[in-house]
Order: sequence, then structure tokens, then C-alpha cells
Amino acid sequence: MNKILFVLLSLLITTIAKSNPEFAGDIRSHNLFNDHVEFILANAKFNIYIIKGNIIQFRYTCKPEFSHAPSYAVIYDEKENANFTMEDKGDYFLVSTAELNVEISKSPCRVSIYDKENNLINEDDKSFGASFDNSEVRCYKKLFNDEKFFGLGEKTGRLNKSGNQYTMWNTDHHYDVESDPLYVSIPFFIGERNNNAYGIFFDNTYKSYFNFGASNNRFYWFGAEDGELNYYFIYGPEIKKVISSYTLLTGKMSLPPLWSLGYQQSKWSYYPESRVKEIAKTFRDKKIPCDVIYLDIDYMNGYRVFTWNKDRFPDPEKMLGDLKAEGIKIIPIIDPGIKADSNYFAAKEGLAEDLFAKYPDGVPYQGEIWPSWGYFPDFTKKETRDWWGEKLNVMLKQGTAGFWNDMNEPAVWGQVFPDLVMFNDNGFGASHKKIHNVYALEEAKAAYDAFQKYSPDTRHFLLSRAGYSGIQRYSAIWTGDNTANEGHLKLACLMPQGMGLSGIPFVGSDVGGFFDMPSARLYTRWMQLGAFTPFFRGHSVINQPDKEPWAFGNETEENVRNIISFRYKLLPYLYNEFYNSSITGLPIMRAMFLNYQNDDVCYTEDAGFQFMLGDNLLIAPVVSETGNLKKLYLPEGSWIDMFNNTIYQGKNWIIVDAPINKIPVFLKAGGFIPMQEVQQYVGEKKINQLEMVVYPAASGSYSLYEDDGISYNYKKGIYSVTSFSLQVSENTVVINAVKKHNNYETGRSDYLFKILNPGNFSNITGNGTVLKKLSGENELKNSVNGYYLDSVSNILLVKVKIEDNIKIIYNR
Ligand code: MIG
Repeated sequence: MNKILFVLLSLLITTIAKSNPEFAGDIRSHNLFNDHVEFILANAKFNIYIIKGNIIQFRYTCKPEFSHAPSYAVIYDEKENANFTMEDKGDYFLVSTAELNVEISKSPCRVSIYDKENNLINEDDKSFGASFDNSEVRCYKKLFNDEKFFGLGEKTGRLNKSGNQYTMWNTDHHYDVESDPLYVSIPFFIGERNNNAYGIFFDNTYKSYFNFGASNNRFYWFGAEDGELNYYFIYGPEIKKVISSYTLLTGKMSLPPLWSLGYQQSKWSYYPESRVKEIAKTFRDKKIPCDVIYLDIDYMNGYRVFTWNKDRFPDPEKMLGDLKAEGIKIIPIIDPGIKADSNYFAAKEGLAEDLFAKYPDGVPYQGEIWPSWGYFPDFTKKETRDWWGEKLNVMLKQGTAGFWNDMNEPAVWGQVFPDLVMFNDNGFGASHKKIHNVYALEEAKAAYDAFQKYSPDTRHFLLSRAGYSGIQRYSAIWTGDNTANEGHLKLACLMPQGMGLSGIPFVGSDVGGFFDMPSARLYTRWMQLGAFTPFFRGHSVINQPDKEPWAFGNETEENVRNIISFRYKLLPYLYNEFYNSSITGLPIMRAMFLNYQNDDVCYTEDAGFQFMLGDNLLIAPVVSETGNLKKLYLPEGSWIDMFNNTIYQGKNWIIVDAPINKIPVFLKAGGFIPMQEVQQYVGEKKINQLEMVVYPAASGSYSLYEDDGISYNYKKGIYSVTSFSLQVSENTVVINAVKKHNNYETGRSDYLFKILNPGNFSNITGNGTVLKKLSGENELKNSVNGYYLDSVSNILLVKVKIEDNIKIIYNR
């Protein structure tokens, strides 16, 4: 009896002990290496890698060894900058880089990070720090009461995530405005306080959690159900530097085809072929620009991926060719699940070549998906990615312009993919628990690799619903199945900003809302917002009335045509921002505080409903269905309304009229906006003139990148860069344009400078000669050069031939 009690008791004690977290204990010993320091702790191993002066990797494990499996996210492997010193300071070790001082206390082991002026940036909670609880890992950090948190990728709610907890587990969701988690997992966030920012990238693909002081005011924490406590600390202090550094680790967007910046039209589903052609023709007839039409799941034969329904699409190649001639590119949806059909080639090949995810007993897993029961390709296996790429290439050769990856969370009818299903994990072997969040990333990699391999001369476009850190290297992201209501219109403004802060620049929402039917006003407002989001696509669920731009009556059609046309005029500016983003990793659509980090107002919740497009444009969408006014904040400097030339002084909240035909857009004094005439699709016609819009109330400069927009020739140096400057003094305004890199022939012959609110002027010279005053726009069109003042709108138009060096001077 006593014996039994004893056994029971000790069982109970061990169970209790097991469910208590263990914290990183004392440092027992350490080893110094070239690029890292290894610490042996009482109950864990702890490595610090110095990646760069501002990037340090902290890695803990309580298992006997660190994992050797490579990171899915991190592609940076240059360690040549890893200069650091380590000193023993008695109670602690001091690790110093050019930008940071890291104190690692010995008993117990805790981390504190300081800048070079010894300001505390971030530190472990003194009692808890790193913790291990069975397979679970966590890190507890001190929470400062004025600390703000941004990032985490695709999340609902306001941009500042403080006071909330979030989960990372890619989820197919009929989501509402507070749902979490969604389709994409980006375990990276930015902390900001006193204008100092840092980032933490927790490179763990298991289900993970981020708690920014939800229900406690002592610490914030992040952790995961399994895997290593492996995180990168990234110092700014500029938020921009944090994002650039994060994308140095995880990669930048590769430059997409220029046409993918155009308007894209989707619907579940356009079929048969005649319907697709009718949609294309309607865009052209109505002179509403459009570059892409999507084919949703009904183009397939019984939802079998890589097949066509031959009744609906008898000759895909011919159809794709016909549409291409009209400037319409076709992007088909791709679902990962392979119908378990013994007559279906993809199922046969996948089974024969062992390409599918399997139960631990070797039986291929089947889940329920669109084509009923189906297998799931194991994209973490190179052979599977190569095979998938071959299949995609068949469709590329047929003439598709890219792919749209859906259902890749992976989703199984909103049900649960069994955790024990095994994946190759690059040869290391791992269960669904580890692979779930990177499934879409590896599927996207397969497509991206196929593009490189099979189409080395032409850029293609990839769109994905799910993703993990690094997805920006391969794909654009859309924010999934939203709903046609005001709350989701607001989210369509916030979510892309949050994703931009998390390294994903090419992003947009289903414009108009996926579920339900928007009113004409809601649809118009959404189009106006969408026209300034990097990815611009209208989409809709099945069994809803039409949602194309002409489906809401004449007034809406006119307003939507105008804003889509404006997007096309703006393409030189937008494409330049895409180029910049591909170099810097910074977003195109930017939270206000990214450009104005020291302006507290830019962090307010209201300022989330406006954003910057690059450096020079401030976009203030009306995110309400009924409103005709917009309250917005203008940061420092002088601003001009792009559509009516009204001037405003910054550091002010203003309220402007925004009737249904208007979205308020402001140009910053001194900023340049390159524009061009409207085309119905990218490349429709040769465009001779680059319009350069400036508002000369301040000096400024701008660099414009141009290339062919479609090939990879830019990688061989075939592009052009022009450097513009605007020097404004009391008596003169001088505009300069200098070709910095001149290897690409843009085909443009002249510049038209549109000088908004020019002030007094006399005596305009261009390229050394005194320019002639012309009588109106027509004469301007027909003259080689000259100027004309549109006195009604107060715009000075100056036309000059494009030469290597341009100088325009006017006295005032
Ligand atoms: O179970 O392919 O988010 O854009 O139209 C729904 C049909 C599957 C979900 C996608 C949506 C797409 C739809 N898909």
C-alpha cells in the first residue's frame, strides 16, 4: 500500500516538475570562435553569432545538439563583417560590435543590449529570460511602458500591436476584423521607444506566439511549441535600417514584370473562354486599363491541377495567345492538393517518384480538398520542387504569365492536417508541426526556381496566399478572403502597411471585398485605395453579382476608370518604388512613421488610415462608406493636393473635401513624381514623353530607374538611372536632370516638367537656350520645346528634349 502511494506520489511530482518551465541557468563555460561565442549553461547551450555590427543571432537549445537543418528564411551567409570583442567583466561578459554592447550576465545567464552611448535597448526579464518547458521554448523580455510594437506580417487590427497576443499558424479563414492567425506567418517584429527602433526575428517555423504585454505590464514574450529559441536581434535605431537588415537576412523582392503593377481582374470563376474574352473586351471597349485576368478553379478538369477543362477551354494555347495580343495576361490558380485518382498523371507520378507527404508508416497522406481526397506534394524535398516546376513549365509554355498559389497553408476544408504527417525537410525529416508554416514558402520557391530555369529571359508573376519569412523573395501576397464591408476596407489600408513593415512589399487586398456585395460607394472607395496599393486586383467569391468596374452604374464606372487610369499614369513612379524596394527591402506603401520616425503624431491610430507611397506622395483614402470628408495629418513641410493644387502647411491635422469621385493625394514640396500618359495596358504604345511633376516650395532630389520592365537584362547592366534635382532659392528655381547610368534606351524623346504653383517667373531657360512662351497645350504638343502657364490650374508646363544633362532655370 505504502509502496503504491510512493510510486503515485513520485509520479505526480515528476509530472509537476515537468510542466514547470526551466530558465536558462548559470554560465558554466564558454568558447570563443571567429564569428560566434558558445556558452555552456547549467541546462542549455547558448550560441551568439555576430552577423553584422547591428545584427546578432541568439540561439539556445536544451537538447544535446543544435539542429543542423538549414533555415527556410535566412539566406544571408556572409560573415566577413563579424568584427567583435569579448571581455570578461567579472559578473558578466561584454560582447561589443561597432554598433552594440551586449552584456551577458553569468549567474544566471541573461542578455542586455545597449547602444554605443550605453542606452538600454532591450533586455531579458531578469528572472525569466530564456525558458524551456518540455518541447516549448520562450523568451521573456523587459517591457517598457512606452514601447510600441509593429510588424508580424499579416495581422488584423491597428499597426501598433502592443497590448495584444498573436499566433503564427498559417490558417485558411473566413476572417473578420479581429481574427488571428491568418494565412501568413512572419515571426518578425519591431520595437520602438524614444525614436529608437530594434527588430527581433524569431526564426522558428513551429506554431509560435507573440505577447506584447497582453494582460501584464512586466514583460513581453515570444515563444514556440517546439524547435529552438533562435532569434536575431537587429538594431536600427532607424526603423528603415531594421527593415533593410531584416531583408538582408531573409531576402528582398525580386523585380516583378512591369505589367504586374497594372490593374488585375479576378472572379471565382471566369469561364468558359468566351466569358474571359468578353471581360477582356469590355475593359478595352470601355477604356478601363487592365493587364491581367485570373482563372479560378473552374478552368481545371475536375479540380485536377495542371489540367484544363476542355469543354470550357478547348484550346488554351490559342486563347492565351489571342488575349496576349490584346495586352491581357492570364494567371491561373494553382492548388497544391493532387486528386487521388489512379488515372491522373500527377497522382501517378507523385506516388511512383515518392513526392508526397507521408504518414510515419510510409503511407501517403490524403486530405479532403476541392477535387475530394488528394495527396500533398512535399515541397521541402528538392525532387518534388523540380517535378512541380516541370509541370508549371508546361503551362508557361502554353502562355500563362504566372501563377496564383491558393490553399497553401496547407488548407484541408478548414479541418486539421494531421501533425504526425512527415516531410523531407531538406533531408532532415520533420513532421507537419515544423513544416506547416513553410509549406507555401517552399511551394513558391518551386515556382520561382522554375521561372529562373525555364524562362531565363522573361519575368513572371507569382501570387501566394500563405507564406513565411522570406516569401517576399518569390511572391506577392494578397490578404485572402475579406468581406465587402467598411471594417475590411479599413483593414485593406492597414494590413498592407503592416506587411510592408515586415519585409513584404508586394501586397494588396481583394478590392471590393471577396465575400458579400459592396455598395457602389464602398466599391469606389476600395478602388481608390487599391489604386495606391502595390498589388491591385479586384476579386470576388462565386455566386455573387458581377463586381467588375462597370457593374455599379455609370457614375461608378467613370470614377473607377479615372482612378485606374491615374494608376497607369503613375507607373513610372510606382515602378521606381518597386525597384527601390528590390534593393533596400523597404516597403512601397509605407506607414507614416516609417518616413517620419520622430513625429509622434504619425504613430497615432488615426494616422494609420493614410500612408506614404515612397517618399513623395501621401495618400489619404476615405475608408468609410458614407463619408465625403477626410481628416488627415500632414507631417513637416509644405504639401500640395495633386488633384486641385491646394497648398497646405504640414505638422497639422486637416479636413479636406473628398466627394465620391476623389481620393486625397498630396505631393511633398521638393518631391518629384515621374508620370506618363495613360495606356490601356503596359506596353500598349510607345510613350515619348516623361512628365515630371514638382512643387517647388522646397529643394529636393530624386533618382529615377528605368528598364524594359520584362526581361532580366537589367542584371547585365541594361537600365538607365537619371538623377533629378530641384534647387529653390529666393530668386531662382533650377531643375537639373543628369543621366547617371545610360545603358537602356527608354525610347522617350522629351520631358514635360509640370511645375505646380510655380510662383512668379520670367525668363525660362532650358538646356542653355531661352525658351519660347507658347499659347496653350496644343502648341506645346507641337513644339520641340517651350513653356506655357495654365493660369486656371496654376501649373507651369516646361517642355525640353531629353539630353544627358538638362538644366531648367527660371527667375522669380
Ligand atoms: O475554398 O478558388 O482565397 O481567392 O477564389 C476557396 C476559390 C478557395 C480561396 C481563395 C479565393 C478563391 C477561392 N479559394
